[in-house]
Amino acid sequence: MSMAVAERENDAGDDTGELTDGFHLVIDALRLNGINTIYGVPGIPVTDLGRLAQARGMRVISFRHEQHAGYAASIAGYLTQTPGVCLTVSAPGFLNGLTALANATTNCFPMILISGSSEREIVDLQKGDYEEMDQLAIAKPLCKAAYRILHAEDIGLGVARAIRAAVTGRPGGVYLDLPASLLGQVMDAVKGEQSLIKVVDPAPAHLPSEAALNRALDTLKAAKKPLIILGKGAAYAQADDTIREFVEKSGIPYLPMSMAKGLLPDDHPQSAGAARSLALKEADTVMLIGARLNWLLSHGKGKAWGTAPKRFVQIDIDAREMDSNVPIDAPLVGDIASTVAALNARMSGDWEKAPSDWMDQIAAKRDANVAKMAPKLMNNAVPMDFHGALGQVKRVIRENPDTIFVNEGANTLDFARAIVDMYKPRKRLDVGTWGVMGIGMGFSVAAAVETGHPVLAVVGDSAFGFSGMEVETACRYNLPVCIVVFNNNGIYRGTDVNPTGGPDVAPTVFVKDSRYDQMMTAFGGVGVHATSTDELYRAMSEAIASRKPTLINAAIDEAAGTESGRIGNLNPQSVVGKKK
Ligand code: ADP
Ligand code: TPW
Ligand code: MG
Repeated sequence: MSMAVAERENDAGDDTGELTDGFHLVIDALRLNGINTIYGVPGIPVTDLGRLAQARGMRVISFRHEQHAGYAASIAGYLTQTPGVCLTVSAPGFLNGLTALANATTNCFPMILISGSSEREIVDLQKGDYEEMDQLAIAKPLCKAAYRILHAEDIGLGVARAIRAAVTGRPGGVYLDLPASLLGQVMDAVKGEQSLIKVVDPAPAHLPSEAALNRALDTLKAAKKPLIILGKGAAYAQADDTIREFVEKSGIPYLPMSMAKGLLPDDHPQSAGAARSLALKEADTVMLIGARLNWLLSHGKGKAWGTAPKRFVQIDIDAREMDSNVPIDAPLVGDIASTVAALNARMSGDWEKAPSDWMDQIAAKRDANVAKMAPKLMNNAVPMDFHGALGQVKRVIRENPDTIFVNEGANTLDFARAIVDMYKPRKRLDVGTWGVMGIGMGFSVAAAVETGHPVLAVVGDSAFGFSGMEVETACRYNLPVCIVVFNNNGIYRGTDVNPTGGPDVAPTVFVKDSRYDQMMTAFGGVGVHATSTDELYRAMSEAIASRKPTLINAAIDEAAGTESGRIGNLNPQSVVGKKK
């Protein structure tokens, strides 16, 4: 109990023993549920919440902008299956955090955005409070659930509901609104403690029916060219051994979506990663495990999927995901850990593996593609091109497979996803379902805080700019984060010109040859300007070994990239007034 609280109570002549208040109840409710870290930005009315949380032994990681604290919380949720918590001030702070909350919901990451707010009496009559805003109403359409707590005795309930909503079923973002006066509300400490709820079984196991399991296995049995697609839901499920057992027992080639890379090692004999086009086109049966048939999989139809008819099996915790783009022949609505274990149990020792000629066909294509790529990855051109630089990144991850690899940008993302092999689950974190720029530093800080492993963030120079100020955060907490900025002088390329010949540069171009490494030395970290593949390799290796916050400015040929990386086809084109 704080002195201020005790005095206030004494003034009121109340002497019924120990007291607690809203601040302490929020902190105790989080801790009771195993949440020991808060990511946020302090200010009215939550400054003391952060201070008291730290005093009670929680880790409180302050950022320079709420969006990055929010991204940090969301990826902490993804890595741990426990909702990450982001704490913000009212209105502008809340809005800054909201992008991350919406992104968490879109990506199925469990997170709770806790924001201070103004009193209902003022907001609802629009009397014009300091940072006044109807935050609950604004958050609602952007998250799974939104709650407001008005009474201290409801804090335990509110926190419990928020935790359950974030992790149960399809995980996502939850908003928790804490008006300023709630935090100061005082109540009897014993009653307060009794009001807290430890959530029992927050994400209950969910098994599909016997009929659904048999239907799925029959569908797979009938396939001549089956393919498994593993998505980030499969990585989130932390059923790594169970999934591996299923893939190996079935003998089916698999394709990892970006963040599922490493769930099985990318050099696994059944990996179809380097034969993606062939696998999608030729497969006759596709089994999705924790992956949606959204734009990242061309909605399950069209050119990428070839002309042969396909049957689909899909495991997802959300029943409404079925038939979202194409008919699903064998839906398995359940959690991945239980569902895949149930499939394994039904595949007896004499289970017939997928036809070997299909796996051989994929392996041949994969090995040919890998061989074709190999010399490009060893090129030492100066300035570096994407292949030469990423050849070194690939080498560093192979030599340090526990490193968490954070990746954003356009070319920097698309080339790295294809080139850099991952060997362990949940080691690749990237722009996810929206392809959002700006996750880099938030994800890097949280990955280091949550796992203790070194982080290697390979980010485009534009991507980096969205969260660049957080290098100070990495330095302040002395985190083992190595940022490699792929500096090609701009968005996609640095070569665009202003067609009018006017003084403004083209909208995609930045200051040429910027020295991003100096941003790191400004805060006491290690800055390196790398112009060759050799310098780049040495700097990354040293950073991982030393665990010192490091920023390597990697000078990349400004003409090497392409518009929007590999998704240039999504750009609408103006046909009017274009010069031939
Ligand atoms: P990717 O982008 O890697 O293809 P998506 O984010 O599109 O992956 O899909 C993840 C899917 O996984 C979502 O549809 C989500 O409902 C599902 N999911 C998340 N966790 C689980 C789980 N534990 N069990 C079953 N499905 C899950
Ligand atoms: C929040 C649009 C997609 S990719 C990109 C932008 C601005 C930057 C690409 O340049 P970068 O990479 O990072 O230098 P490279 O290697 O190709 O040069 N705002 C948000 N999200 C997205 N996706 C954009 C804008 C975009
Ligand atoms: Mg760039």
